[in-house]
Amino acid sequence: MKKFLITFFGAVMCMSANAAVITSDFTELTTTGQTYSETVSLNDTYSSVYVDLIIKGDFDNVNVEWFRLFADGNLLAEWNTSTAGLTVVTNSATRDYTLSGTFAIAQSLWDSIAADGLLDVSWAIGPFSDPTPTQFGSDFVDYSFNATPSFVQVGAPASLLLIACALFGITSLRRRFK
Ligand SMILES: [Ca+2]
Ligand SMILES: [Ca+2]
Repeated sequence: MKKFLITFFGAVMCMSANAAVITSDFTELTTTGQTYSETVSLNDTYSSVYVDLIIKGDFDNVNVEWFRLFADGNLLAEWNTSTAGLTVVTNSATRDYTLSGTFAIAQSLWDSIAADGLLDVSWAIGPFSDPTPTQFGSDFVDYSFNATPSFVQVGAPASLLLIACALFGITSLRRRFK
């Protein structure tokens, strides 16, 4: 029984090393000024929520070529090629870029968004963000809202947990075949 309990809790801990995906979407850009929205039911409480975002398209003119992401109408990110902290790849100067990055949502903001059990995600691109799929490949917006399980220690790298899980697995197997 004791051995079973150790195995059970070890397995639960290893499963929780993976962050939970709250919602994700991939949408191709086909027109200037394109918009998108979805409403997600939140079936769980989340903490340490963060967004992974990749966008590809015409985002180099700050005034008219941009990308904006909202949650419940709150502006989470406004990106163009001048935004600090992003990885920017130039596919074709002045026309086509791939921008990617990750950012956190403050817990207080998340709590206010999640209070009604619904997450409204929306985005928009600028009026002159021209999709140019035939010249430089399809343009798109690809996002995911993720959360770290609340009982994983803050600052503990996921890799350490994975190593612990691997050691746990090896130990369990050795015990089994002794
Ligand atoms: Ca441009
Ligand atoms: Ca809400």
